[in-house]
Amino acid sequence: MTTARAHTNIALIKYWGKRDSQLILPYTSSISMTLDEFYTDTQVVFDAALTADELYLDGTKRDVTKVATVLELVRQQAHESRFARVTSTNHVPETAGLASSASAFAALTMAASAAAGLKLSHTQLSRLARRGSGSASRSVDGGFVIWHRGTDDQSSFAEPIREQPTLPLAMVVVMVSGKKKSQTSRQGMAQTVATSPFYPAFVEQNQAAIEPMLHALATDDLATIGRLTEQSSFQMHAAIMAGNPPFSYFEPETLTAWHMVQTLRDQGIPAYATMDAGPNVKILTTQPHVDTILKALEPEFAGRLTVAHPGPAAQILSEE
Ligand code: 2P0
Repeated sequence: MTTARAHTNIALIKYWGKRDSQLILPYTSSISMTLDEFYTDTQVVFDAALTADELYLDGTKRDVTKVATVLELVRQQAHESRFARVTSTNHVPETAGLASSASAFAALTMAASAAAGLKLSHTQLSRLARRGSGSASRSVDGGFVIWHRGTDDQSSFAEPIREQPTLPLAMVVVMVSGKKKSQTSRQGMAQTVATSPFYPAFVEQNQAAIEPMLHALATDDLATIGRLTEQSSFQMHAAIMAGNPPFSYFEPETLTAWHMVQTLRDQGIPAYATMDAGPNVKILTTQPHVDTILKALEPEFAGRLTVAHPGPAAQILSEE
């Protein structure tokens, strides 16, 4: 029985679209910040008494299909024939409204591989986590992480970027809505790839932003980090909206928050917005400006604000 913890991450340069949906190989590389505040703890035990894999999430039995994909890969590598019981707890405050598939699959991969007796490197863990959910490949590591798009299973993995920023970066998470999203990331990105005439432009621009973002992070160039972060997010959402049928994850309050970010920036506060496959807005800034940003957003979003900072790599909590 092994328990592992992995933290969620937010992409500064987004992943959106698979060129191989079975191996989960992305069209572009992506860069993310692992978050300290939000994580998943997952316990895995392989048990000869089980007749199928089982998943309990936050105390409730859930559909095991996606989890079983990763468990099956672990079984093959470890020559393990027993099924597994997976017990998982999400530690994501309700006020954040963040998705948890990244932390969930990173924690599952780490716990399952250790429970099966495998001793995997972080690169191997990242490749395995990727097979559960693309963004999970980035949650194996802490701090600022790059997922290399690669060309095959072997070369598509995430690792910490070589030169980490020393800026005290922070992310203010604005929960616009806690409702379940109307279209999962998996469906949404498949539709964008298949139908959006803007998708090739997104791929070209997003991939071209990787090197400048690495340079901006290495040199603590906050203005460039912020500009590239916003561009990647808005270009992704533009490509999504241009699909057929037209579709958006935004809600009216998404734009309200985004306008507040623009106003703050006009006042000289470094604040940059990024949105994922949902309406919530994450504001990238540095620690000294967090209070000003919280104060500006309070009137509209009281009780729906959370602050996160760069977080640690996935880790084993206990082994029995
Ligand atoms: C990201 N997102 O880079 C992007 C930006 C959402 C928007 O990765 O199909 O749950 O399991 O590989 O990883 C969310 O997509 O999708 C995501 P699958 P995943 O963070």
